[in-house]
Amino acid sequence: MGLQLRSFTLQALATAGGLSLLLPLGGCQPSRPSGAGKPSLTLGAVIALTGNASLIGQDQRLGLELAQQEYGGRQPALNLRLEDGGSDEQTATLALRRLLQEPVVALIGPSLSQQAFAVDPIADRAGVPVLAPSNTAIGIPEIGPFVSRVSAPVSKVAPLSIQAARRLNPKLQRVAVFFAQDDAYSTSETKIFQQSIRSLGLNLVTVQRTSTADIDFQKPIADSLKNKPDLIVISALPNDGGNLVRQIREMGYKGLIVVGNGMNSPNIYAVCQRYCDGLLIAQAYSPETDTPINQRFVALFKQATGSASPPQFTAQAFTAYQVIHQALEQLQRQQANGQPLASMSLAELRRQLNSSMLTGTYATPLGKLKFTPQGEVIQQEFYVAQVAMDTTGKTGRFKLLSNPAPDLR
Ligand code: 1QQ
Repeated sequence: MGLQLRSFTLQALATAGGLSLLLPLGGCQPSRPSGAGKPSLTLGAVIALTGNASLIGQDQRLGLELAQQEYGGRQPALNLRLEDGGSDEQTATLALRRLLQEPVVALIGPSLSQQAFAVDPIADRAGVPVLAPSNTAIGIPEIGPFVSRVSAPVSKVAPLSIQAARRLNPKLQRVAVFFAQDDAYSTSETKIFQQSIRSLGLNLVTVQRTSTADIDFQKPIADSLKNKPDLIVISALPNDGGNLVRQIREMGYKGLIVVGNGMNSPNIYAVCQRYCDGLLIAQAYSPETDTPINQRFVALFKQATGSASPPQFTAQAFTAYQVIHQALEQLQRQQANGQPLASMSLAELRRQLNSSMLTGTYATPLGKLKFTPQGEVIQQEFYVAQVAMDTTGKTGRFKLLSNPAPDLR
């Protein structure tokens, strides 16, 4: 069963949770002629539209919609079939299994590394390329030959925010760490955070374990504040992380707070509200990147939302679709006599698409990307932002800090 969506409004998300969403969408107005008469290929996506990570999934869904608008009508024509992967492994597995019953050439998703470690081996065994738009835990590309990512790993991104915190407060010494122990990204990122803290000679005074299902953090906060930290570093998902930040401030902590990739969305404003102000966060995307592809992406985003500052997860989802489309274009160019890709067996098309993806170089909104043979992304530019909330405490922005370069090794 499919639901045709005809608008870009995010409100549609609220009513669509749990359903299979059959795209194309955006009023089916591709920016290029749609190659009438030629069969289109199907691209699957498993994105968190419900549960804790849906605050991130909303950003991702918009990125996919914008990419469908930009690339879907170009040859080879591509239809997007989006399934709600929820925020847990079971829902993601069901979504994946539904998509594997379709002739999908590749899959984008799932939103969380925690889900990827459960579902990617299934796709890998089926020989379906999976391109992760947001899995940052160590070990994702190593799941198998068909698994790759456009989301830079925690090891490349997370240390930058600790370095930025020390630049903002060169006197800081005592660091308290919190992480969600039931989430693969959080446990992976906290290891990198803790290494960076130690390698900068800072004193790691306490490590508090939380859960993505927690809403009340008074006990671990009280325990950590006894150690008089002057920096708090958090690896968690948007809801638990946002509530944790709010309660840390409510309990009187005034120092710097670094948060990780799980809170890399303006959708956290609704959770931590005015207490989001000042959060430091490293990012793999800057809306200010001055390239034709990023200007095009920002223009599409602005048309859809009115804002000229797409979030990182929107840019990464757009990039994942773009990479797959451009790899298909490359394959199409290589076909003898211009045979359509749809005439290839699905297994062969998937195999050739995977190797085309991994050997290409792509000019994307994230900058120039390529991949290692294993499927790890190679990306050059990273940034650190600081959240600046407005006086209402309801909305704000991720303000890029200048000079995010790691000059404090
Ligand atoms: C992961 C992440 C998440 C926070 C992104 C949605 O980085 O699960 O790997």
